[in-house]
Amino acid sequence: MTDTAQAPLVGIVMGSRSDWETMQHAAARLEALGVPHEVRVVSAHRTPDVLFEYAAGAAGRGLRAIIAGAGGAAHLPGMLAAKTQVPVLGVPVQSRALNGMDSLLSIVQMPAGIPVATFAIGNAGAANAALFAAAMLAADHHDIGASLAAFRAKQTDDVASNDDPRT
Ligand code: RP5
Repeated sequence: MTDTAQAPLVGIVMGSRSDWETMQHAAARLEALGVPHEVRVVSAHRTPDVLFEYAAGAAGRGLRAIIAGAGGAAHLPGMLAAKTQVPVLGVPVQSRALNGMDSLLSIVQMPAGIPVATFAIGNAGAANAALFAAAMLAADHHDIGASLAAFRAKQTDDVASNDDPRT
C-alpha cells in the first residue's frame, strides 16, 4: 500500500501483486503530477467481497477515478464499474499465455450499459490511464492541470531539442 498524505482522488487497483510491475507506471505518473492516489490489490475472483466493498465506498471516500489493471480473464474493471459510478479506467496487463490479448478483449468488450474506458496493453496503458485520470481532474484541480500542461510541454521540448536520432 503506497498512499499519499492527502485524501486520494484516484484509486489504483490490480488483480494481483504480480500486476504491480505494470501498474507502477500509473502510480509513477500520478506521483509526478501530484495527484493524490492510493494503491491496492483487489481481486475479482480471489477477494470478491473486497471488490464489492471497494466499489461501494469509492465515491463516498472522494475517489474520482479508479484505474484497474488485470490480466487474463480480467473481470476486475468491469465488476468495479458495475458497482460504482466512479469512472473506471481499465488497463490490460500483458499475460504470459496470450500476451495480453485475453486481458484486452475481456476489458474492452463490455456490453452496452456499463462502460470501462480501456487503455493499451501493458506499461503504456498504465501510464496513459494515469494521464487520462489527471486530465479528468484538471478542470476542478488547477494544480493538476498545470502539472499536466508542464509535463506535455516538457515532452514536446524533449523531442524538439534532441531531434537527431543519430546522437
Ligand atoms: C489476474 O490474474 C491478475 O490480474 C494477474 O494479471 C493474473 C495472474 O495473477 P497471479 O497468478 O500472478 O497472481 O487475476
